[in-house]
Amino acid sequence: MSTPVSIQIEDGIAVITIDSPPVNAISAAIRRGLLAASEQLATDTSVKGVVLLCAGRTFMAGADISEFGGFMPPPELRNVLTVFESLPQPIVVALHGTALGGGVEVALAGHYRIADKGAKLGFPEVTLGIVPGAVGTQRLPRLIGAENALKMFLDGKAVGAEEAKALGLIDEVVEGDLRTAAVDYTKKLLAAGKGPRRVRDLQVAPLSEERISELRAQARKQHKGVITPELDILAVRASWELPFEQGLALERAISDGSLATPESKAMRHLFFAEREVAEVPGISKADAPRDVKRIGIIGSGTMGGGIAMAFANAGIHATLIDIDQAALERGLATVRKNYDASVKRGRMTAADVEQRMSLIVGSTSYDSLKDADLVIEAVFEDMGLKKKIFAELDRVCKPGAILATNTSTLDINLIAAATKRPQDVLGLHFFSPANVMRLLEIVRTDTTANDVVATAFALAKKIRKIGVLSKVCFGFIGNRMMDPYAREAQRMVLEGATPAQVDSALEGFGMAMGILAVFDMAGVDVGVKVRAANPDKGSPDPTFYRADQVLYGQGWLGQKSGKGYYKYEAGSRERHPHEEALKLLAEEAQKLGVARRSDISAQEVLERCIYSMINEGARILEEGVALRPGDIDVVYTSGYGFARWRGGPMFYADQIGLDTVLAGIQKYGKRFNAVDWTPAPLLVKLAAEGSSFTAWAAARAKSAS
Ligand code: 3H9
Repeated sequence: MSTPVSIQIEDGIAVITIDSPPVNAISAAIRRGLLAASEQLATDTSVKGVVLLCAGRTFMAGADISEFGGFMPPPELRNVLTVFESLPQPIVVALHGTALGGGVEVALAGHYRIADKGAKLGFPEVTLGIVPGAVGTQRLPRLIGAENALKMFLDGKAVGAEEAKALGLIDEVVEGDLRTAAVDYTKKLLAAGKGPRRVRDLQVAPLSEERISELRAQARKQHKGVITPELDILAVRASWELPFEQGLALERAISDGSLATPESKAMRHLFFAEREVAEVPGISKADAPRDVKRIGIIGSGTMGGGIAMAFANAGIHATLIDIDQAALERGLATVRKNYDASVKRGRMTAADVEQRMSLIVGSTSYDSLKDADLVIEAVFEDMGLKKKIFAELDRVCKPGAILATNTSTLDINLIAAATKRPQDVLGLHFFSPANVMRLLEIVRTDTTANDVVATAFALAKKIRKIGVLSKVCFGFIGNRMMDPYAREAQRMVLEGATPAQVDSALEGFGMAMGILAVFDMAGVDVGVKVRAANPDKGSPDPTFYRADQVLYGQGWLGQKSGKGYYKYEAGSRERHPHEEALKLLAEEAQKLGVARRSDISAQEVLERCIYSMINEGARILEEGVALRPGDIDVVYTSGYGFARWRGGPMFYADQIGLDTVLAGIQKYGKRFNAVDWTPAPLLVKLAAEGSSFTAWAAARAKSAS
């Protein structure tokens, strides 16, 4: 049987090579191979020094995450590393690419560490709800000090080779052929009479309680609602409070426990879901992405400007088109202002700004787009206008150029039909601010060509966004599921709940921001205009989006006018109760015959908002608008502030049980109107079968393969 771990011995130096593409994730085969290699070398007296390195694009990117949550075949990595670290010869570990989590833990069990100058080292476990479990929490503090170690675990971000050297995590940064450098380094050690240097034998200076509290407070802000940072602190504390062996045992209990938490399951689900989104049935390698080097953007408003920034940040040239010079100058000035704000925050240098601004040019003529490979239209939602723009783009753009719309509501099939190249038309739905938000809905029409979809996915990756495929429907995946969610929030305000009551229940659940605060931030007028343009969409219930209309009627548009669902002091986003609005909403409720109540609990807010959203998600799945439940979860966690530790709405539904969701929907169906609360047939079916969205998706994928 072939093994991913091999040994070559030359001139008394054994080079252990791990070769398991794509990222050398530490699978059972690697653990077995490394154990066998260590046992073999332990008794080979002809071997004077050992090098460990990886083949391929990276050193080990951590434990094999796909093994978590089920039976983990022996041997355990922590035990393998005890044997490895005990080798009698000096061990040099040579790192390149992204050495992450368990990968760094392997390096820590070596005696010396060198790294290629492009290498990055980090512990991303906290983003997976896991505490490092291969003795990292005991070895890293011994090597780089408790504070630096804890910061690395709590932060989750990787550091570059030079920084790792400054921390004492590696001994030397090297360039050129890594294997040669590692062998030379080992020879030098041997020539200098250096032997093993085991991290476990080092002592750790304790970290003060005050400093621990400060790091804890910072971590709580960075990882809201997640218990992992607290567990990290517990494990690292053992590095100075307990002898190494006892610390190892404690870490084992804590790390194994962390793997079993619901938050870890949720975050691991997202890890794989975020990678699966780009797999589109029917699209293969033969559908090679088109070359996209020059972008055109129609409309230099907030959205167009943000999109231009997203491309310029990735080094891609963007031409911004607007109707006249004044509008264009306003748009470009806003882009510069946004970049300058990043400089003030220390996120980029003035030279970076100039380099990015040089990639964004303005024009008032569509003829400037004749060389564009892709044009994205980002004007306001008006079908007539968009059709005109697309007909014009069709005329000026070269054959093969892709034409995209950033619409969030309109039928893109109709827009495509306004061109003679419907196969080259699709939706690219960015989220505001477009240079920041990770989500990109890629909306495929009935006619979009496969290679155009493939291009959109490739481009999303290039501009560091997560592309999720949607079919055309009102609101696509994200906004369509927002409709019932917002419907219930607005209705509860009419029933007598305060906006703060609704939003705090949602924020307590894990939404980054309650939906009513979101409306105030985005502008109450935005939702009202969308409804006015789509009178046939949504619910027939007279309470539907009524609260928005009451506020809009008073000119209370949210933060921009200082009043909306909440009241705001000038220049502040802090929410205060808006008594006048509450009074008007109560009067509106009376007019509509909505019974006022004082017993709306946080539980009811969650059930009504989240279950109705899940129900719409089930419809989206049966209609094939989204490919998989995981795709919906990615949309919600990367674009709508749904807590990652909840895993997204569909994963959450599976966790609480689809029968629970269905029972809730039926309960509210009896209390309110049955139309809004009609359960999705897929939800009814899966609940009856005792199944889940995950199981349904897995069965479908299996039958398709
Ligand atoms: C850990 O180590 C805990 C320890 O304390 C030990 C406890 C006992 N496992 O992202 P990409 C797959 S926890 C399994 O598209 P990139 C990935 O699914 C772990 N699979 O490439 C994808 O598969 P597919 C800590 C993994 O170049 C393929 O590799 N480590 C793993 O954009 C390519 O991945 C992490 O959290 C894995 N660990 O980015 C690191 N990693 O092609 C997680 C990747 O079938 N990984 N795959 O879709 C990453 O951050 C990125 O993958 C990396 C490469 C930066 C390495």
